[in-house]
Amino acid sequence: MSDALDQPIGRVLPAPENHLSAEGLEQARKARRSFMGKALAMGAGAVAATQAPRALAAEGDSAILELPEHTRGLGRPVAERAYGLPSKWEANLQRRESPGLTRVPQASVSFAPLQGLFGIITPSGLHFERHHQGWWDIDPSKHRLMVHGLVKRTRVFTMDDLMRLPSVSRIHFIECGANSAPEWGNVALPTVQYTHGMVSCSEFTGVLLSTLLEMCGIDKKAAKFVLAEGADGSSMTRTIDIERAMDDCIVAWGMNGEMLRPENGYPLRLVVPGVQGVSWVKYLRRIEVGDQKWAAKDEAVHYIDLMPDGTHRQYTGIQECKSVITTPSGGQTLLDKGYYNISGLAWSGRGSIKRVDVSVDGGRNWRTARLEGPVLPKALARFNIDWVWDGKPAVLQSRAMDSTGYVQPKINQLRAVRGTRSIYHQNAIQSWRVGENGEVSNVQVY
Ligand SMILES: Nc1nc2c(c(=O)[nH]1)N[C@H]1C(S)=C(S)[C@@H](COP(=O)(O)O)O[C@H]1N2
Ligand SMILES: [Mo]
Repeated sequence: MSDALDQPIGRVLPAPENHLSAEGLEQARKARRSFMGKALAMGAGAVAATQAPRALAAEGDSAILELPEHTRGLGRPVAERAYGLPSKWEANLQRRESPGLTRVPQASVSFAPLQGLFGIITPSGLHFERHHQGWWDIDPSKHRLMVHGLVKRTRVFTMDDLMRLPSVSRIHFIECGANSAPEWGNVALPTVQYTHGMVSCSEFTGVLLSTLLEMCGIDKKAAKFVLAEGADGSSMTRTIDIERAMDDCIVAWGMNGEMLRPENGYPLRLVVPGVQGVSWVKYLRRIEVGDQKWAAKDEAVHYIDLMPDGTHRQYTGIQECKSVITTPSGGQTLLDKGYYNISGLAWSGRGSIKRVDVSVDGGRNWRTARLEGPVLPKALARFNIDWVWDGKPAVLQSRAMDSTGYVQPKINQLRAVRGTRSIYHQNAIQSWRVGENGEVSNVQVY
């Protein structure tokens, strides 16, 4: 057990996006105001909040002596909910749209509430969403997948056909290439939900793309690329190298133990581990094998990186090593001095996470965080580290290193290579400033 735990345990007032209900949040705000009032009066000591709600209850709280209703009455019947739902107290844990980000809600994004999640798996209902033309709930009995091009046998599969094939189940992250994009220029977004919430991690189940390509008799000499096409109005089509297609790509129907959610491509999507989200084509209907890149609209004109010398980089698919502290994070407030568990997520499109270092002084000193298992290739990894806040301003950062030895860059290191006119692949170290008043905000530190 760490010495740090001898310190009083600090309490975090969540950002509005966190898991407190609106009512709980208002109580916490009151508690905070009363704490601040007393702290000012008493010279910023560690003052027990008087109206602390739920998890924020002060030590020695006499509530434990009361026997509430639920210790005496009959609870609710089994299977009252044939499909389980979160507690009503968790109603604030939601995917959220960034106001004004796009003109129509069909071509938009909803961000995952990373600040309120534990471990590495994103609950399916909170998985971020990115649609170019809205989502559909497609009848699986009518859905078909065609595999054609440089193959001996063109085949059309039904869902039934596919689900009878040998399947794999693997945990992988998916990150939109545009995650953290608004931060290229300057500090833009208040909370980790908006700065990093276009990453999620699930267990995907399906048939390896290589199995399908082998079944169709892929022309191994001539085949250089495959094209994946979706069945929605966005005509999402993406080129994938044959090496990758034959390696770990999955034609998936399962997500976290059940069928994919409609928002995430039900009944079939492509899983391209380590590669930006746009290549994970949803509502997958066609795989074409070819010998050159297709230069489709979503790879020739969109999803390109404008470099400082004015040229465009194309086909930059891999999501480089990245990490972020999810708590304490922007919008939250530390209510008092003492012990905190700094917790966050790290991932790399090139392999597994080897190490995460954490700084609480803006990058002058670093300590190595604990990686919680499992640490899997091309999956989110959870890290934790003890911290005793002394009540002084602090800047919290995490820096990840992956199995190739690549180290996550600082924002100015990334800008030196990439400039500031890019959208995609912003994987810089994120800084959260803790003010003397305990408020946590997004800052950039060079
Ligand atoms: N058919 C189809 N596939 C698609 C998209 C789309 O709009 N249509 N959006 C892509 C983009 S840009 C991303 S980031 C991921 C998002 O997947 P999710 O909505 O399951 O999070 O899906 C990709 N696949
Ligand atoms: Mo995306």
